Amino acid sequence: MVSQVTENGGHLASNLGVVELTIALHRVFDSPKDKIVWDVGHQSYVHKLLTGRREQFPSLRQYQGLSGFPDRDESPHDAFTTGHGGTSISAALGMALARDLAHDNYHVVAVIGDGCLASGMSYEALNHAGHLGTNLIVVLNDNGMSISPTVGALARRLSILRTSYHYKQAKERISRLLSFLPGGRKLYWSLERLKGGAKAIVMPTMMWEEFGFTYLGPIDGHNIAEMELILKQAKNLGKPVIVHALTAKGKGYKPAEDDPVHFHSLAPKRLILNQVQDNGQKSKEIPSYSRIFAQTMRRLITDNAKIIVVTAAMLEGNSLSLLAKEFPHQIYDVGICEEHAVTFAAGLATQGFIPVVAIYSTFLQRAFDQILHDVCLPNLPVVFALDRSGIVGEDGKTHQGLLDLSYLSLMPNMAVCAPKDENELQHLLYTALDIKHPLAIRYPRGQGAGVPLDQEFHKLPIGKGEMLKQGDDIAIIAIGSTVMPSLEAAEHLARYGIDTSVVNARFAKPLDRELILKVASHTKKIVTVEENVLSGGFGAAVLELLAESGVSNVKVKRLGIPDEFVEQGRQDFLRSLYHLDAQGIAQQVVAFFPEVGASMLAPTQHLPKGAA
Ligand SMILES: Cc1ncc(C[n+]2csc(CCOP(=O)(O)OP(=O)(O)O)c2C)c(N)n1
Repeated sequence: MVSQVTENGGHLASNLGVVELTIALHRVFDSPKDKIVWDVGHQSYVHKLLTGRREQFPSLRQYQGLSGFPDRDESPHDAFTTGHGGTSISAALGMALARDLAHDNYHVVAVIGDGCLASGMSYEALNHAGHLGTNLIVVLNDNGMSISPTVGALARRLSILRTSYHYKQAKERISRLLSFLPGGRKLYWSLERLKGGAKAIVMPTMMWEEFGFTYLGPIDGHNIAEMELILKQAKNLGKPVIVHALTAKGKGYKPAEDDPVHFHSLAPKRLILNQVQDNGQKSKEIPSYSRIFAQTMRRLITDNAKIIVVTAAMLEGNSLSLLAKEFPHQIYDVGICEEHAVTFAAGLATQGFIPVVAIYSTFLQRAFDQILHDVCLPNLPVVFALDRSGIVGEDGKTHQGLLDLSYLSLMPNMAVCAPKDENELQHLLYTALDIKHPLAIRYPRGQGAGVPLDQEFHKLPIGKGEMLKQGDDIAIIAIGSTVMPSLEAAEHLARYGIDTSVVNARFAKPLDRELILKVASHTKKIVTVEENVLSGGFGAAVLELLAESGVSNVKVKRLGIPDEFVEQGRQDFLRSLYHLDAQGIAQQVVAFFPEVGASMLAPTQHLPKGAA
């Protein structure tokens, strides 16, 4: 696992932490008859290795290889397809009820980390499970960490329990040790009096009992024999039971034990090596969009105490960790609770604060109704910063950020934009702070375009795009991450005598009607490009605009993601697969408008080598 994950990237520390726990689970339960439901599923690598996928393990997270998450299409041992947190107890309860209704007799086990236990759905499921009272086992894999230390009152309670458990263990060890020494018993009792405070710690098991669960534990999750015993006990209870296992993230691999936050999720080695030149020197690093987001927020927050940044357990991913230490009253990590994060921000906005909700595109899907009902309906000025929009790469279909232009644009009062590069990102963030309605800014995973950053921020007009290059034959209207490749595509096309306009639309909503209609009437041939599903996306909005404006003599080709889930794979590879890189865009222009370049380049195979 260590050699493979450090090569391909993926979740290392979480998997190292559950090696023994997974072995014990598979010894006690008979998968796939018994169902093991992993929460998020980022910790299911050991489970994959133990259920017939060892030979395929080197293909982990590669295109058409093993998924980094459980997938029902991959193996009957993967009881539930996941990637987002907080689903395991609900799904497991559904399976348990299905079993009861079918008078079947298998076991269902949900395995959930303390981070995901804090998500709202987990409580909804616990509440229902206690009500149904059926045979359901929840294994709480408590390592005190989400990606960073788990936040919240529950986490505090669990940490008391951990401390008391470790205290009890240490006390027993000391007692055993001292009993061998002359005068040892006396020494032990004086130590005991000294620690009187710590001794009084109460086991907070009541909460589970209130929910109708039997609580078993805490137990050392790295002790296979003990884990097996307690799981067998849980198996025989025939009612909702929680097994509280204490584990350490990164267990057994010193670098990960020492820095579990870094080793939570590793980038593929190739991306790390890319940053090093042939001479071994570190190449001049182009900052990521996440870094520019954090850097910009730092400047904005410093000048304005009303700005509050809210993130849902993704301080690291959003590059906000350092900032959170510097501005503890302006940066809030609410845990894996996207729904709460959004409505919490709405509350702040009602009181004149300027909330910036920084949540990955894929996870913000969770909060659809909160954005609609709690932010857009009352028209509150909440800013949404959507990192990892578009194709995310190896994390695969559960994590692609390919729906946000659609699901945000359909909400009344919401404005939706995407910067063409990191410089525009900082200006859009600056612009957003003065807007009196909800506004979403989506930006991609990974490095920016490498453009210089303006020192002074300036405001960009809402609903306005820009003409980057004027041409007579055809117009490419692109948004966000596809603008730069579109410019490059125009250069390819120019070599074949095709004169292309390139428009940076910048806003998916409101659209720059004036600019789009002007461009359409000039070339009569338009290609729209977006890293989003075509359905309800940017190109669809352009088509609607043309139709509503009575423009019928313009031919439009939309490039984007068809109606399907996009698999895992390298980000650049997937972009080329969906014709969203420069070569692909140029190729599609020629394929769709053969008349444009007919004299120079009829069939697509005449494109430069590597264009396909
Ligand atoms: C809804 C949602 N939000 C955020 C994430 C990103 N994420 C993946 S794993 C993780 C931490 C999970 O912590 P925990 O459940 O304690 O498991 P551990 O990694 O500590 O074993 C987070 C925040 C996610 N997968 N789903």
